[in-house]
Amino acid sequence: MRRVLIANRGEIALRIIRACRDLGLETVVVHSTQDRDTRPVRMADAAVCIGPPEPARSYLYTPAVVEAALASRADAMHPGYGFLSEDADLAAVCRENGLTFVGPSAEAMARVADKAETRALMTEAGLPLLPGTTAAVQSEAEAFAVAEEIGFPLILKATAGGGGRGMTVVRGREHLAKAFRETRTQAKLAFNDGSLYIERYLEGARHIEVQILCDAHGNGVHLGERDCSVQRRHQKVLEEAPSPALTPAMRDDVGALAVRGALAVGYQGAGTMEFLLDAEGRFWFMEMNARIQVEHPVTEMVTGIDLVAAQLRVAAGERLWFGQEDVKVTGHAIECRINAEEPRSGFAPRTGTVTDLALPAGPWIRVDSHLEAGTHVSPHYDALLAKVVAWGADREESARRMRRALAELRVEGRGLATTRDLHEAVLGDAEFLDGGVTLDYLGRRLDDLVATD
Ligand code: MV4
Repeated sequence: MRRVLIANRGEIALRIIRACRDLGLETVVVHSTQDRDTRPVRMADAAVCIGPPEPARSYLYTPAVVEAALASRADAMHPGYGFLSEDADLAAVCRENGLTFVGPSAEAMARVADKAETRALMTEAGLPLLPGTTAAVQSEAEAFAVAEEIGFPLILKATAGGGGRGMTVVRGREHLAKAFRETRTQAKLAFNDGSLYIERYLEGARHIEVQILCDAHGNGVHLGERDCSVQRRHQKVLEEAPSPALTPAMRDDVGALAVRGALAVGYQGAGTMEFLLDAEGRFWFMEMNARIQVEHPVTEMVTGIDLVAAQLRVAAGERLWFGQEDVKVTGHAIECRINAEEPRSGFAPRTGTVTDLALPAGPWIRVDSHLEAGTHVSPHYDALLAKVVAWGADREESARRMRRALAELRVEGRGLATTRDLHEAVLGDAEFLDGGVTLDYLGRRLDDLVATD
C-alpha cells in the first residue's frame, strides 16, 4: 500500500490524511465543487473533484469515487464514516478493481447490514440478545404472534436500518397494527426495504459500545468501551471512555463478547459492537457498526492506540502487533461534538460562513476540526464543526479540562449557532457529573439545560 484515496470530507478526511502521513503513505482526497477550497483538499498530496455539492452526485456516487481512485493510481480507499463507509457494494467494486478497501470484506459488511441476520449470527455466537426475532416479520398477524410471546413494550426496527433510523416503540397491543404498517412504509421509503424485526423494548438503559480491531488472519482485540448515553433522538452529543457505569470485570466481559461476535461474522478492521446496559448491569447486543466512528478519539486518548493508522495497517494485511493483555485503559476522555445547530430550536441547522474562530488547545486537549476562518458551513453536509476531546487522570479531571476548553472555543459567523453552550451546561450538571446518565437524560433535561435565565 502506497497511496490512499480518501472518499470523504471535513474533519475525518483531515484525520485520515494525518494517519497516512504518520505511516508514510501518500494521500488523494476527493471533493465536491463546494469543498474545493477546504483544508483536506489543500493538505492532501492530490485532490480530485468528483461532482456537484449534492452528496448523491459526488461523495455517494460510487462510479465517481472509484474512477478517481483509479485515475490517481491510488491502491487503497478509506471511506471514513457516513457516505459510502458501510456500502458493501463499494467494498466489492474496490476489490474487483484491485483497490484495497480499508474496512471489512463486502461479505462481512453485508452480513452486519442486515440487522435481523446479525441477531441470528450473534445468538449463535453466544451473545446476549433481548427477546425478539432473528428474521424479518412478514405480516401483521406474525407481529401479533411475536408480541404475544415477548410482551410490551416492544420495538419495531427496520432490518436495513441502524443508528436509530426506522424504529418505533409500541407500548400496547392496541397500537401494534398501525405502528407495523407505518414503520414498514417508512423503512421502504428510507432504505428501499420494508422488512422489520421485533425486540422487547428496554427502558432507562445506557448506550455502551465496544471498539474492536481485527486483522485478516483471524485475530481480534477490543479497546474498551465508550459510553454514548448523552444523545438526542439518536444523535450522539457527548461521548466518553471509559463508561462510569462499568467495573473492570464488566469491561473484560463485554469486551470478550464483542470480540467473539466480530470474529463470528468474519470481521476485519476497526468496528464497533453496540450494546445496551440495563439497570441490573446486564449487556444486550444491539447492532454492529462496520466503520470508524465519529467518537473514536476518546478511545485513542485512553488507550494510546491510533485507530485510523491501525485500520490502514490491518487493511494492508499486517498481523495484529499487540494482544489483549497489552491494551490498557488509562484515565478518562470526554468528547463534545460541536455542531452547527441551535439546541433551543430543536437542533435546527444553523449554517453560514465562519468569520471568527478560536479553537481550544493546551494540555490534554485534542481538537479534530477542518474549520478555519472563512469556512462555509453548508446545509448539504453533516453539521459537525469540531470535536473537542479532553483527557484527565479521572472523569472529574477530564470534565474540568473540558470546561476550560469549551470556554476557549469561539465559532462565529452570520447565521451560525453551535452546541457549545449545551455542552457547558451538561459539563456543569450534577446529574451528569454524578456517575453519568441513561439514554432518557437529554430528552428529559434539555429545556432546563438550555434555559437562558
Ligand atoms: C433499543 C432500545 C431499547 N430497546 N432496542 C437506537 C439506536 C439503535 N442502534 C438501537 N437503539 C435502541 N434500540 C431495544 N430493544 C433503545 C435504543 C436507543 C434509544 C432508544 C430511544 C431513545 C434513544 C435511544 C438512544 C440509543 C439507543
